[in-house]
Amino acid sequence: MQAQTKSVTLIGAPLEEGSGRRGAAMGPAALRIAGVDQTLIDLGYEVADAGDVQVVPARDLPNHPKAHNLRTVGAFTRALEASVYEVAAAGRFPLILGGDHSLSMGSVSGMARHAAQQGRPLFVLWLDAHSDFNTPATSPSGNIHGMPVAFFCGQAEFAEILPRDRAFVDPRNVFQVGIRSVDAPERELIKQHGVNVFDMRSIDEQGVASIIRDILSKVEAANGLLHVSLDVDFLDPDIAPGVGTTVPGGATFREAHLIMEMLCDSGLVSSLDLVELNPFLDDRGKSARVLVELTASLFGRRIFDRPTRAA
Ligand code: HAR
Ligand code: MN
Ligand code: MN
Ligand code: MN
Repeated sequence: MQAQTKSVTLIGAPLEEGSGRRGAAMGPAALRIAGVDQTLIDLGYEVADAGDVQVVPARDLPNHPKAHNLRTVGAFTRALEASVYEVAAAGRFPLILGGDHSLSMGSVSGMARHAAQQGRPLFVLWLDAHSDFNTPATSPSGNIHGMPVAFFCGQAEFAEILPRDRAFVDPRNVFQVGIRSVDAPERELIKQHGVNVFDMRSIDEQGVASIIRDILSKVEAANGLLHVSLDVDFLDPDIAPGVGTTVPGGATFREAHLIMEMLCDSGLVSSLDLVELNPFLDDRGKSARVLVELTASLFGRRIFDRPTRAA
């Protein structure tokens, strides 16, 4: 991220209670073992590791029948909202090591507060097989990792997790790429709220370069901040099997790298989630390593410099 800060803070979020199975809580440890910190240091960044967020379940929240483990997910949401906001407000780049995707309720909300304070809009690039726009009313599973986008867009208030007058993300500033698993009522919500969806068919027809170029030009035109949320299942299960919700037909290694390189060149990325890595399901660290490789590309690793594009 050349135009952005050279100081990165790693925030571990050992959260698995938002998913339907165990294992994602080991994600931060696996990403550290795969060398995420040293990779960034080698690229010239100053890296601080804030360690893992630790919480106790929030007892003021209800046990919600259609939002499993709400007290734990809610406690992580509060802690991450605060720490991501503080890191960004201090001029540093928050890199969240997940943890299941419900952690984005906190990370994106923290970035939304930071962006609002800067008087700039927050855009979200959601790289995922899933839209994660369910609400407790529409979710087929009750697993909160299928709901974070609806939450940070203000469309899924489970209970008073964060103040209702907090900064929300405009759903029209959410760009989802790689989508190939959407529930029927979720699809209606996405259409109703104007979320921008580029499903696998769009990738096949247009290619990732044209999709990402268009998204970046919108962020730039609006002087926005861009939060990137990378779910392991965005990738094809052949290259990244370490995730609880694999869906066939995902992005290739090359497509994912190109996206990261283009994001890097833009200088627009403000923050990143690496989510849904389940080391218990992984194949000898393969998926953790792919995530670290992609992170390296996002932060500037390249084979050769490219001629800069004319403005
Ligand atoms: N849509 C399904 C549900 O809500 C599955 C959601 C799975 N989500 C993730 N993250 N794994 O993208 O239960
Ligand atoms: Mn249940
Ligand atoms: Mn997801
Ligand atoms: Mn997913």
